[in-house]
Amino acid sequence: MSYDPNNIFAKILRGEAPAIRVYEDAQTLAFMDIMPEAEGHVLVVPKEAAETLLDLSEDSARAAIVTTRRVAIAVKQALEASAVRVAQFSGADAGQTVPHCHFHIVPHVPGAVRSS
Ligand code: DGP
Repeated sequence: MSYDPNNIFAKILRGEAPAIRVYEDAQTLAFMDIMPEAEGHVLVVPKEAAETLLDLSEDSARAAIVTTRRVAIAVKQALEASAVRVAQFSGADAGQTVPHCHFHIVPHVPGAVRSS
């Protein structure tokens, strides 16, 4: 699978493009989604250069899901959300638009108006 090193998430990882970063460790980065489906929509990206979850090493996949869980817990608590949706799209036909593996964390806040 060819990986485009100039995709926007690769640029964010290298610090070449701006993002509101909320969590980082050796293997992962989490930042706010620029087109949020709801307030508090966060993206978690593994630092490994992989286009989809299917291209990712098992080690990075483990790190990404641990970060996703940690951030989802924090987002749910911060927004007093009743539930959290975690989504991952692998491939354009599945809805993936940015070709660097990522996980969506979208909190559900009772009574909040969805932006999309
Ligand atoms: P997907 O359809 O799963 O590939 O979702 C890509 C998400 O990335 C989408 O919710 C919008 C978000 N996004 C696209 N460009 C940028 C950007 O430059 N910065 C940030 N923070 N998010 C972006």
